[in-house]
Amino acid sequence: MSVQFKVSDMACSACANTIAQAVKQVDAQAQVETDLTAKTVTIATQQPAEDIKKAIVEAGYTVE
Ligand SMILES: [Cu+2]
Repeated sequence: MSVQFKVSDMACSACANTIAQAVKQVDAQAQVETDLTAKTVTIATQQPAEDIKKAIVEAGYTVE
């Protein structure tokens, strides 16, 4: 399953890295792709989208 979120306050590669690490706390096997131009995070995961979203929010980012 693949989910995509828009994270408008992801500004640089450090943000992207923080988000990727947060996602991997939920699913260590997740494949995380971040697009800093489009401000999107695309995640291939077996975990529920809501859990992934929550992890990104808890890392301090805004998921639209
Ligand atoms: Cu940043």
